[in-house]
Amino acid sequence: MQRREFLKISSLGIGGLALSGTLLYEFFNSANEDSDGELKRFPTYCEICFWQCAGWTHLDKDKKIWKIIGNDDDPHSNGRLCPRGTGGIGSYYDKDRLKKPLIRINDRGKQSFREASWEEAFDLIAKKMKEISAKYGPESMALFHHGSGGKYFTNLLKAFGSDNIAKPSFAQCMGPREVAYAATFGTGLSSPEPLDIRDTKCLVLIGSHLGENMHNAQVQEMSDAIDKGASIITVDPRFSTAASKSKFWLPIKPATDIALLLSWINVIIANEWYDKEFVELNCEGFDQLKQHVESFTPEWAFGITTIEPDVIVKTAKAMHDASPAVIIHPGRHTTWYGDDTQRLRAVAILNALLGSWGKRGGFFIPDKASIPHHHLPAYPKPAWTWKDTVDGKYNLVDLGLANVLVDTSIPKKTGDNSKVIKGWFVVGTNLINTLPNTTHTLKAIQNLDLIVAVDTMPMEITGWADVILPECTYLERYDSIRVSQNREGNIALRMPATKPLYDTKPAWWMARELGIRLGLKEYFPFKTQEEELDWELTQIGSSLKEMKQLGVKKIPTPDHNLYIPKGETIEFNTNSGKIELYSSAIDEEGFPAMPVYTKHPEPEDGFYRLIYGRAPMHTFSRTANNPNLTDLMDENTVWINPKIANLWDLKENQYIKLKNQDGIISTFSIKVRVTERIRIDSVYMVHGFGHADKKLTQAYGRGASDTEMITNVLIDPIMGGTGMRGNFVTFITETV
Ligand SMILES: Nc1nc2c(c(=O)[nH]1)N[C@H]1C(S)=C(S)[C@@H](COP(=O)(O)OP(=O)(O)OC[C@H]3O[C@@H](n4cnc5c(=O)[nH]c(N)nc54)[C@H](O)[C@@H]3O)O[C@H]1N2
Ligand SMILES: Nc1nc2c(c(=O)[nH]1)N[C@H]1C(S)=C(S)[C@@H](COP(=O)(O)OP(=O)(O)OC[C@H]3O[C@@H](n4cnc5c(=O)[nH]c(N)nc54)[C@H](O)[C@@H]3O)O[C@H]1N2
Ligand code: SF4
Ligand SMILES: [Mo]
Repeated sequence: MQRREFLKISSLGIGGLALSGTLLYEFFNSANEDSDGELKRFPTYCEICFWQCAGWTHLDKDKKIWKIIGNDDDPHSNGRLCPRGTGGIGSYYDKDRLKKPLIRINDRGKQSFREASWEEAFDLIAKKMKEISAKYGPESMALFHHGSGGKYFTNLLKAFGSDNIAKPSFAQCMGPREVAYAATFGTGLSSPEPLDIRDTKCLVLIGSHLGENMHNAQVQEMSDAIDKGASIITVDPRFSTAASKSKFWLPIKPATDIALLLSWINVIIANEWYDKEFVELNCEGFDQLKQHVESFTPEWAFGITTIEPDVIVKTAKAMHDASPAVIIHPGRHTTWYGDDTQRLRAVAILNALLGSWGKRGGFFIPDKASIPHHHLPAYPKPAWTWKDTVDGKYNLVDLGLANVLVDTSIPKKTGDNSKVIKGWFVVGTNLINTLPNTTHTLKAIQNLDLIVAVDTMPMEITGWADVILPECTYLERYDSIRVSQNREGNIALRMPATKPLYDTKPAWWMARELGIRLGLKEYFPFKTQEEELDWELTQIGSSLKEMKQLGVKKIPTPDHNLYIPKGETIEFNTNSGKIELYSSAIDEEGFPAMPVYTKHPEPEDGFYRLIYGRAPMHTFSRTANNPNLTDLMDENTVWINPKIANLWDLKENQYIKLKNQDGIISTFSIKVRVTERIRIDSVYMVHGFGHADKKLTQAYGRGASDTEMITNVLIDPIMGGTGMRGNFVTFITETV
């Protein structure tokens, strides 16, 4: 009786809502407004990492920020934030925040600043920019950015006349993957990656350490897939959280993944375990690939990877059995050993052979909403960009390379020095900790005429700035609409839940004020971010008012196909229009058209390969001082295998220093964690610790910095990314 009534009510309810869009809107209206028409909670999307989960900021009865929770309609979070997102309020309450604009008063890097007004800071920056432009050209200003504020400064730089713009999330992160997938499937994967993890039957994680890498929906979907019986295969020299949930853990010798991938391809082709129909219809170069991998047997790979031949065969079979509902995870931070584009090509090829592209449980075809932007005048064409400084290399890349911008900031001893960078904007990226080879980064900084840092915290990079512009946190500002791909097109709004603390301002305002001082006002037509958002939202039949109620709005493209119908051929955006197992684009650039394994140097006696990764409660260095998150984890540890610990007589929790192959000794000590979970040839630490800026009262001196140890940089010849895992460390137990 009860159940029947429930059914009656719910079907009536759905019918009623479906009848009237206005009714639905009124329903939400009343849901998020109190009787005085004030918002009960404020839509936002998280800035603690780049997954950008949408949520709601709640205030307490004193109108102070109280908590942030996920937005149920958001496909990035499904209503649940990760520990970092929940702890995001710590970034608002952090006592060490930047509070006023600061101007340097002493030598660069000496950390002496005086407070300034916004007017003075802007006037100084505009004056210096004009000087640089007059002397060297506008191209000599560069922008490094990560996070929401970058968009506004990108507009400023382009209007000024420079396209020397880069995000470290490309050449230090997913660049090799994007180039490899573009070469194979004609498209990069972007973010969030279109992986149908929730319906997969087999997920292969090569280094991707989901569970420690907390990219929200992926972690949730992996957990759902495990509940539904999916097999997880984890390839990692470390017994990661993901490995602990896996059917197979392959503790591979680091730097040998390409050999494993080639032998998987060998086994899958030799046993005819590939998707014949899919390959025939959609792939180019199968015969060449077959021949290419003929000698890469499991026995061959065993000698290189230390993974037993029968395990290689069994895991290949598991992929085949699940096919096409199988995902060889494309990874994200992929700049490892310098041959990264080729490694990711091998991953892409495996996915193609198993027919998982465009299939349920494999890769779905993403949908994306589109928001029209207000028409701006054309940007001036720069006389040169970083691409003109790399001797014709990296043609497959169309995004800036942060490391190349650094190189271009160091004048050459001889030869043409007409293309040199003299000024940096650094917006939301802590370059000192983010780029490998810190000495090189500092050398570039010393050669600059201007360095401006836009940040929320006094980080290593702000310590080197001439002018520091304090941004308010994401909880105190509007930003642009989040438009990202997913199963359904959707948009999300970020709005302030409260006024900015101190004398802090949003990035859009800073960029506009600078634009006005540089005579570029026409590129900043809106006086406020609200005005711009409302204009944009109105173009798509929504409004700022509506988005304040909803936070997230689904805007699915009619008739969007999430999967490629079986037996259908589609056109890929490659030279041949097919999935290229043999890459003609890479071939044209003079590199092997199919991946090859090359041996990498190994640690000398007494040294161990330094590998690094993430901890669930921190994001790089951006959370290291967050009081809520340091409560959960306040230092990193160095993972050392018991056999090695014995050899060195190292005890659990003992503090040691690390020394790398180039004799660099870590500034701070790090606690030893003795664990079987790491191979004997490697040590592991979480990135983002060992802060050297005393203004970070929680983070200063806690743990050690992996970046400090990364002085050997392995440049990917295809796309210019910085491989960072070719560094070896030894232990210093006495106090130095
Ligand atoms: N050694 C080593 N290097 C690495 C990595 C590694 O694992 N090890 N990982 C690489 C990867 S995958 C990536 S994506 C990059 C990431 O590198 P970054 O993007 O540089 O990451 P963070 O170190 O968190 O630096 C972010 C900076 O933004 C500031 N910030 C935080 N919130 C805001 C805000 O709202 N506004 C503004 N203006 N600033 C804000 C923080 O205070 C901090 O200074 O690093 C790469 N470099
Ligand atoms: N909690 C949290 N989550 C995050 C972030 C964060 O800062 N904090 N950052 C986000 C960002 S920007 C990125 S790019 C991703 C990065 O996260 P992922 O892309 O998942 O991971 P990677 O940094 O590539 O790889 C780290 C793992 O690789 C293993 N590894 C090291 N060397 C080798 C090797 O030679 N072969 C193999 N097979 N494995 C190896 C390490 O043991 C470790 O488990 O995480 C994202 N998620
Ligand atoms: S995964 Fe966590 S830190 Fe990243 S955006 Fe989502 S809630 Fe924020
Ligand atoms: Mo990243």
